[in-house]
Amino acid sequence: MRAYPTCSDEQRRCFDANGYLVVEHAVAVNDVTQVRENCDVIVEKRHKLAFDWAWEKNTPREARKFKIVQGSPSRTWPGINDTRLRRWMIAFGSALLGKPIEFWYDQYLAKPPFEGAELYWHQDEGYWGRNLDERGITCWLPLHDVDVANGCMHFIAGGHRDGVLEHFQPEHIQSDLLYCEPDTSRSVACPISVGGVTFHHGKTPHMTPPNTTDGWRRAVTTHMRVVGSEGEGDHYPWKIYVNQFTGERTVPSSR
Ligand SMILES: O=C(O)CCC(=O)C(=O)O
Repeated sequence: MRAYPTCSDEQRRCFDANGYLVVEHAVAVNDVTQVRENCDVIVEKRHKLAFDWAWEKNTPREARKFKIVQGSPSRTWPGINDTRLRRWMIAFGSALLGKPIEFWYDQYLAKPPFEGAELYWHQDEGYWGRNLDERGITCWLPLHDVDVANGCMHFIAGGHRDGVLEHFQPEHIQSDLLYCEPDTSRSVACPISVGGVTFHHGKTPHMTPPNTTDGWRRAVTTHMRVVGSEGEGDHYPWKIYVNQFTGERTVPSSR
């Protein structure tokens, strides 16, 4: 069985300086295939198993277009919690952050052919609130090769040192999607081949462009937090919750 890589000093330095890291050939292709085979049902049964993260205003719930399918791998396939992949992400992420971390939650994020929407620039801490200040790290695993055309990750190099930027709600969107406006002159596109992953710090601005290709763009993102952290909370003023069954928008009490 192929071993997962350990984190080198150079990778730690790189993450510390840039707020993100690309790890090529980290995951055996068989392990990616296993995730894909167990999670693709989220796309197939998206009306039942997923939310539409790009749900547009004035669109009834039944007519959501699912331009960003958002589901839960660990709810759909609890076996993911016991994989080597999960254990490796926690170990590698702990080494990058320099603190012990634990699994928090995961998301399956898929964009349909030709009309997959852009996931705007954002910082994860902008969604999570101040409870997660300097306490979160994310590992993003695409389930096939990704590039700019189908929606690979883009990061703002060093953006984790710029504090939490103001976030806004896109006017045409009904879901809880947010965006910020970082200094895009420092944007770095990160195309990777299957088996590669990216890690990013909770304050690093990142985005993925629309999927312009004829295939689905599929990825699993794993959010991890320093052991002993609270859940999301002490929210910023832009935070909202959206109930995807009723469309109701609510403001968190801790905002
Ligand atoms: O999958 C995507 O398109 C973006 C994922 C993301 O923003 C994240 O993993 O934090």
